Amino acid sequence: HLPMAFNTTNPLIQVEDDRTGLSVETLKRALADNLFYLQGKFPAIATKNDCYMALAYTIRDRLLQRWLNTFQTYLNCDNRVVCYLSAEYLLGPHLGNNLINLGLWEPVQQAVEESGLSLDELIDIEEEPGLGNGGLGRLAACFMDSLATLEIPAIGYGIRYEFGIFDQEIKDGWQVEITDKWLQLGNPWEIARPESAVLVKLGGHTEPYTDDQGNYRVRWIAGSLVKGIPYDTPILGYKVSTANNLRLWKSEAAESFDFQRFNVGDYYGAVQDKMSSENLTKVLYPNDEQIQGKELRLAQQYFFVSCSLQDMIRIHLSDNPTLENFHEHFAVQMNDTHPSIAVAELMRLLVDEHHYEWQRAWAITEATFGFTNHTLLPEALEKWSLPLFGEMLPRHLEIIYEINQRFLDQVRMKYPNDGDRLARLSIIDEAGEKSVRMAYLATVGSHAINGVAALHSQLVKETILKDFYELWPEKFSNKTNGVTPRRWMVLSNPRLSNLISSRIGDGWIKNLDELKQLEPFADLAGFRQDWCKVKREVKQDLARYIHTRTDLVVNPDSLFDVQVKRIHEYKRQHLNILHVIHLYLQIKNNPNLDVTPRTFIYGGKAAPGYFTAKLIIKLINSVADVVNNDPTIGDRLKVIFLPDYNVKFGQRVYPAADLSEQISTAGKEASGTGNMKFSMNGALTIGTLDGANIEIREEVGAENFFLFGLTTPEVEKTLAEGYQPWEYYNNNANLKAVVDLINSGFFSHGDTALFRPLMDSLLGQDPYLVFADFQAYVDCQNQVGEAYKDQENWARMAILNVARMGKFSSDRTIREYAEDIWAIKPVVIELEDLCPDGQ
Ligand code: 8GP
Ligand code: PLP
Repeated sequence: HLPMAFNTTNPLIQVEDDRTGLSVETLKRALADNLFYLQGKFPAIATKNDCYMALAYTIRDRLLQRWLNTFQTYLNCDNRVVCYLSAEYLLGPHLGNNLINLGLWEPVQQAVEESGLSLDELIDIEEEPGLGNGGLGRLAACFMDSLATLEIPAIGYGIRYEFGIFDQEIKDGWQVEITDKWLQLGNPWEIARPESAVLVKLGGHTEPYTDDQGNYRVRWIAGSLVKGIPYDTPILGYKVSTANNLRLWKSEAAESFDFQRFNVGDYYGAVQDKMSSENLTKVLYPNDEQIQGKELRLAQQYFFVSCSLQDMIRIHLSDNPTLENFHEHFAVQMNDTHPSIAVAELMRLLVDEHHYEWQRAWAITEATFGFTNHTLLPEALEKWSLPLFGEMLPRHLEIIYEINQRFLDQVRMKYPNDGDRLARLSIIDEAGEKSVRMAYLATVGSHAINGVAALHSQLVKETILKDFYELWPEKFSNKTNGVTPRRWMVLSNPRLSNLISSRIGDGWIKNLDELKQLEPFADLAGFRQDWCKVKREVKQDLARYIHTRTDLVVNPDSLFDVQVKRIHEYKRQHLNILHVIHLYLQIKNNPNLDVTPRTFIYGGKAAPGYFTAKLIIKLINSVADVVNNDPTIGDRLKVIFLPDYNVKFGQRVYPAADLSEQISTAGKEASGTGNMKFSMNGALTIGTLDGANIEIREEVGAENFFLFGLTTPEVEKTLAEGYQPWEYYNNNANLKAVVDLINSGFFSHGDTALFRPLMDSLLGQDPYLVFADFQAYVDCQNQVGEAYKDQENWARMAILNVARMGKFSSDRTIREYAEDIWAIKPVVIELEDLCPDGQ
């Protein structure tokens, strides 16, 4: 509870002005007013969260005009609108970001302080909407920011999970999952729109009929009905008046009670339907790059896609007589295959409900959709078994059969007598358990298909979609990912941002290429000094944070060597920890060794069912326990696993890193976006030639990047030639010493069995070539250690990294999508009152 947070308990309320005014006095009054009238509290009994809510409503009031004007403008203009369909949005907290985008930071800070509160504290209280797993969900959030900043008409559609990605705790070194409760204390940023609810059918069967004109048609008699309620959140652009809409769907029972059951006294049975409907959007599946063939997951996907398409159709028909020109009004982008059932759903809506003839419907569908692939990992490629699919979506299965048949006829025409090719291209996989290949459905139903970095887009064409590429080369392109500099520099690293702006102005925030102007400063000793001072302060902030979270003391002058991302074997956190053990052994064998002091920082969640990933977390924590408590090591090595890596924590850690670990097996990381965030904040990268690392290295210069490891062709060759990891173990004394130490039980209180599964898998198969890359990694890390000793040159390299990151703004990425795929133009939003007379 806060004692007398505000200095007034009886605010004078002037509704108009209090909701829009921007002066410090007005903001203070609005804050007090919202605390009193919306939170129902007075200062003496207000919690910090009450104060946060009061402030959030104060800010929301000030963006509503933009939001409504944006909506109104889109309704009244003929411009195309992008609809981004994504099962995940890893948004991060809104308050700080909205203050930056509105340009209101200073007056709000003053108002908050004069009310006896701390803005930083209030910003920190916000629970982040963790509606995503990792890279893919975070990319969707960066895209929404850039769409608004570029004034591109856009709607983000997704799912309002009641429980987002789980919170991670570490107990005895192991990951423990705790339910995320982001909605528990209320969400001031969303507005529910129950009046715009839509109905979604599930299950049941289909039946043919002949309509009044004698046409053959099919009707879907549903087994059950679910209601989708839209919840809208404004997404502001930076210093423009655009506020696009993020519309997330929550499921509810179509009828709260089944009255028939209720009347015969089956009260519990009657409520059951309500409960199972609400289950649909209860929880985000916490799997990163691993499909979850669960019925509920398919239901989630279909639910949000159907709600969204029905919504688009309703919007379209409010201003157009027919759906004939639907594709001219909407460009729909599918964020991976999770929404790919949209292809069949739009066909169903057009053919069954709006009675379009198949070919016309197909032309509209194909012109509407674009599809982005985010991973080549086979375990992530979605497919649904036919029985499961047919039971839940009987009509869609029929439609997919029809799409497939017509598509395969096309293939037959082009490649007569090529049965193998037909089998390879078929949307229905006939081998083993028959299933629908969702990436194929998305590909066939889209006019544009893209990967997310140059190498990845190339591999898409050479591997998973090779036959499709041969068929339609013109549909394929690359769109290298980017990240928003608003959240990932201005908000998360104000010290660095201010330093940059003090020298080159603040144009870079909207046009990241302007960072180029920093290049000459890399040669100025004075600037380098200022740079190092900022870095040290930011590292000190993180050190303090680490101390409060873990009780560990870290030395801000040590090299902060950071790997934060989902825990996965392909991302190779285990390669990193093997190097730590190697360094530890080196110091133990030679106690006077002159090593660069390092703090190894890890963060990331493992999918709850992914045993090896969880064991890697346990290994990191076990090594940390030994190393951090070994007095002979002292300050030279510290190992920290910071629990619960999320957007908020990312905002603290990217700015403080000296070294960014991007060490995936070449060919496995589609792009990476964390790599960009580090580099933009002045960390140097140690990395493989994978994903966007390749393009980052091209931009920043090979001399400013620590490269190691096998290339993609080398990886393929090594595996094809019958890779034997134990040979590396036998032939490399360093590697052998590390593996033997783990196996001896040294890190597990003598328990030699604990890490066996991990070590056996590395010695036996090592599918991600950890052992093959071990020595190259160690050598490269030695170079890093040496380079860090020359702080002047390190700073120079860091400055050049930042100066050359212009390409990796998501603004550039979105511009490319807008030009090449969506054919869409910006629409400027004017900020005059919608009803200036107050009518
Ligand atoms: C990720 C890719 O692994 C990463 O390289 C890329 O930067 C990012 O997408 C954005 O393009 N993929 C996923 O996060 C992913 O496939 N997640 C799905 C299971 C949810
Ligand atoms: N999770 C969070 C919270 C992030 O901010 C990011 C950054 O893009 C990611 C996951 C993805 O990280 P990476 O690209 O390193 O896999």
